[in-house]
Amino acid sequence: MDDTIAAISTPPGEGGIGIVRLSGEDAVRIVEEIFQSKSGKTLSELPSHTISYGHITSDGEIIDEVLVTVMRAPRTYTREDIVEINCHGGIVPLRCVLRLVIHKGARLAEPGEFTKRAYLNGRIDLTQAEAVADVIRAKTDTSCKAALAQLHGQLAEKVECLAQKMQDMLIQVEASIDFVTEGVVPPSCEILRREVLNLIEEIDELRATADIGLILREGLRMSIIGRPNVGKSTLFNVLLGKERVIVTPIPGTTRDVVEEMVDIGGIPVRMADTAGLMRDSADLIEKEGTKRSLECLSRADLIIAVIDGSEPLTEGDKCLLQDLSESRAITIINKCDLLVCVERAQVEKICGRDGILMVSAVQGTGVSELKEKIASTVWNGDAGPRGEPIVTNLRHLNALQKASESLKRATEGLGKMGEEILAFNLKEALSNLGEIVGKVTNEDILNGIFSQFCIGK
Ligand SMILES: Nc1nc2c(ncn2[C@@H]2O[C@H](COP(=O)(O)OP(=O)(O)OP(=O)(O)O)[C@@H](O)[C@H]2O)c(=O)[nH]1
Ligand SMILES: [Mg+2]
Repeated sequence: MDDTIAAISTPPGEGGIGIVRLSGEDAVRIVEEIFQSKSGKTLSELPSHTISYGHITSDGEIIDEVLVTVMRAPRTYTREDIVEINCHGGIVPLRCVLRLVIHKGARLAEPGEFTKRAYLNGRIDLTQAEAVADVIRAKTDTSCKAALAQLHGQLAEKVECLAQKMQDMLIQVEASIDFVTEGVVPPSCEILRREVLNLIEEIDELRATADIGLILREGLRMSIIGRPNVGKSTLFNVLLGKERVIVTPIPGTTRDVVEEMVDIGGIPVRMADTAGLMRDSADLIEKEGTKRSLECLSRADLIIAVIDGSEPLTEGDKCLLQDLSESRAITIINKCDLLVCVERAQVEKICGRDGILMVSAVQGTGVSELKEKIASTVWNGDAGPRGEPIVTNLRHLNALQKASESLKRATEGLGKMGEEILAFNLKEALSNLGEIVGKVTNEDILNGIFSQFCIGK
C-alpha cells in the first residue's frame, strides 16, 4: 500500500485512446519526470482534477503525444493521488509509457489492485468492490443495472440495516448479563424470540432474491435438447441471431455441445446446442455425443425440449418428455410450417404441463413467444427485478445463510441456556454479515475476490 502502482487500464488491442494509470504517493512525481506539457507548467503546479496536453519523452525523444489527468487524494478512486496518461491506443506506445513509469519507480499493479486500494482506504465496501467487476462483466442491461445498484451501496445498506438491528438486540442482552446484580431486567424470552424470528424472516427474504440475482451475475444455463434432426441447431442460431452452428438435413449433424451467451429479455443466457439424443446407438461418436448432451441437460437451469411436429412422436420423444416432467423445462413443437401431425394436447399429457409452444425455427414464427416464455419462467411471472436490493453473489448468499443459521440456533437456545448463548449467536450472525461488506475478512477472501479483476481496475 505504500508504493505507487501502475497499469494499462484499457483493453489490449488497437483503439482511439489507451490509458496508463498510476496510483500512490509518487504518482505525480513519476509522471512529472517523463512529461513535458505544452503550457510549460509542471504537474505539481496544476490544480487537482485537471487535464494537461503535452508529450511523454525519454532521453529527449518523444514517445507519444498525450493528455495527462492529475487527481489528488482523497477525492479519487483509490483515495490516493492518481495520474492517468491518455496515450494513442496502440499496444506499442502504451507499453513504452508503462515501461518508463516502472523505470521511474512505479510497481506493476496486480489484478484489481486499484479497486482493492479503494476498499482498503475505506472509499467503498467489499460488496461495492465486487460490483465494480460485475459492472465491467455485465452481459445485459438488467445485469448491469443490478451491479450498479450494488455499486451504489444498495445491498450494503440493507446488510448494515440488518446488522444494526442485531447490534441493538445484542446491547440489550449484554446489559442484562453484565448488570444482572444491579437489577437490569432482561427482555422477556417471548419478545426476544419474536425479534430474532423477524430478523430471520428478513434475511430469508433477501436470500430468496438470489434465485434471480445469481442468474443475472452468472447467467442462466439453458440447454436445447431433443432427438436428432428436430431443429435444435436451427433454433440455437435463430435465438442467437447468427449462423453459428451447422444445420443440415442429415440426422446427427451436431456432435458436441456448443455454448454461446445471448441476451433474452435482459437475462444473460448461456445457451447450449447439443447433439441429438441417440440413447441406443452403438456408434462411438454418437454415444459420446449423447453422453455429453445428457451431462449438459443435468447442469441446465432451464431446458428447451424440441419435438419435430412434422413426424409422429417417437419412443425417444416420449421418453425425453417424461424424463423432463419434474424439471424446469419448456417444450416446443418445431417445424410448424409443415403439415403438423403431433397434437399439442398429446404432448401436454405426456410431459404433464401445458403451455407447449408451436414454433417454426426456419421461418421464425413462435420465436418471440419462446423468448417471452423463457423470461417469464426465470422471473417467475414477474416483469423482472423491481429495484429492491438483490443478492447476486454466491459469497453473499453463503454468508446470509450462515447468519440465518446462527439466529436459528439463538432461538433454539432461548429460555434454556440463558442470555449468554443468545449473545454468542447474535455475535456470530453479526460476524457473518460483516463478511459480506468486508468488515470481517481475511487475506484469502480478498485475494480470491480481487484476483478475478482485470489488471488496471
Ligand atoms: N420445415 C422446417 N424445417 C426445419 C425447421 N427447423 C429445422 N428444420 C430443418 O431440419 C433439418 C435439421 O435441422 P437441425 O437444426 O440441424 O436439427 P438438429 O436437431 O440440430 O439435428 P442434429 O444436430 O442432427 O441433432 C434441417 O434441414 C433444417 O433446415 C423448421 O422449423 N421447419
Ligand atoms: Mg444440431
